[in-house]
Amino acid sequence: MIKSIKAAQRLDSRGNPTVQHRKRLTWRSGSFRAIVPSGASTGANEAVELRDGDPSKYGGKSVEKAVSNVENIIAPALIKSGLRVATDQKKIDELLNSLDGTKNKAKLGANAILGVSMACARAGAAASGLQLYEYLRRESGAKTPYVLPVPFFNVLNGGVHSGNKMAFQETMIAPVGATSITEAVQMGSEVYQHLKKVITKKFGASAIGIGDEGGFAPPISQPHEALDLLVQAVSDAGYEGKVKFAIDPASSEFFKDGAYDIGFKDEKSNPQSPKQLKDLYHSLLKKYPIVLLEDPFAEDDWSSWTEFRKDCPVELVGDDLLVTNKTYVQEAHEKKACDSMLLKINQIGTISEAIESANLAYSYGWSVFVSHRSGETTDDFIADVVVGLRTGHIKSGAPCRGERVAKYNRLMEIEETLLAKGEKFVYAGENFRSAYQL
Ligand code: 2PG
Ligand code: MG
Repeated sequence: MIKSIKAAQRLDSRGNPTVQHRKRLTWRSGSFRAIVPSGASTGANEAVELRDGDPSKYGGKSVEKAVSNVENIIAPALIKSGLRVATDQKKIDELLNSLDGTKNKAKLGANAILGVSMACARAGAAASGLQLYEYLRRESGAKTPYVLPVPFFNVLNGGVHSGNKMAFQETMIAPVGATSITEAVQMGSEVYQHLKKVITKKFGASAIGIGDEGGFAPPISQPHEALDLLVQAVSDAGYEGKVKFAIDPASSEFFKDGAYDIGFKDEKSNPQSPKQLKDLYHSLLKKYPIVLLEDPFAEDDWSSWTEFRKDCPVELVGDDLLVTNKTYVQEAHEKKACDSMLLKINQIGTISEAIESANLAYSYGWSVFVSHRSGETTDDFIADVVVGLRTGHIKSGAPCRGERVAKYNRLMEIEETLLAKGEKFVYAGENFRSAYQL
């Protein structure tokens, strides 16, 4: 049974306030912590992140109201409910939703609710004598053996995550040719270090500054410039054929009046029709070893998604389009808009609902891609989510900066634990899209 729940205002990786939760159980003195992340290129339909809006505090971004909602509304109700963390995750999350009473967690705030849900999962795992990934597997009903994911490292930052002129937000490297997560992390890190040298040589040492997700942000503006840098770095590292690429343009950020302004960070705008953008993607897919495209079109440009999916040869992931919400997952299935769901726990706000959305996506034969947020913390919860739910791939930024590497480090730790226990597992590798069926 839950004894106490405390919340506090802390900072995320961008230096903005976020909510930290601590939970105590009666049966042991240990407390269970969770800290929630925060996005910058947020989808319009995401669960609401409650901010105080008082310009005299953190530029309006303080989260005192959310903290108070945890301590004064959620904590007493949850303690009184007598619900048990070991067995009642779903009921706890239902109670959180009913306390809020809105469709998008606008009353209490998803930042108030999610941390409680996460901390309950951690407490539930401990109370059940399970690792968090084991507990999440039990909750989700996924089968074994465990699948260790391909890490998609965002090594070049653009869009609203950096100050360069690059419209596309994320250009990622994916070591699909590794044989384990530990080897994949090594490959990612080595390519990253080579990329640093390639950038220094081309643009000088002042160009190696990094963006919100730890990737470099050199003075480039076109996607082919980014991909050419990666081709060079992968070749210098000796991993040709083993490391593939992925792009998240986060195109909702530059969709205006029916056109995509790929010059939105430049002096001159450069609006492209959906058809022109589609042609651009196809030319990139032809030229480079790209295996995944996320949010190539905007969240309200459904027809372009459907059109593009007809002949899209790579995994097509919906982020802003789906916001980890089963209503939009179902709509996207009906409209044949994409074939993969990005899973961000704070987009939906509870662990049970995130699991439900993932299971719905799987039921359509889709894949699920777990993601961090651009404003992160060192909480490594999502590493256990990706293993527990067998999603086969995760993006947590570059192999650089504490809040990014926390997840990769936890994944290597899980791999070691499984090895030590002699428990069978596989590395998703080239099969990351069908990990759930492996
Ligand atoms: C995205 C994310 C994470 P943000 O668009 O996929 O990389 O960015 O958290 O800013 O929404
Ligand atoms: Mg995205």
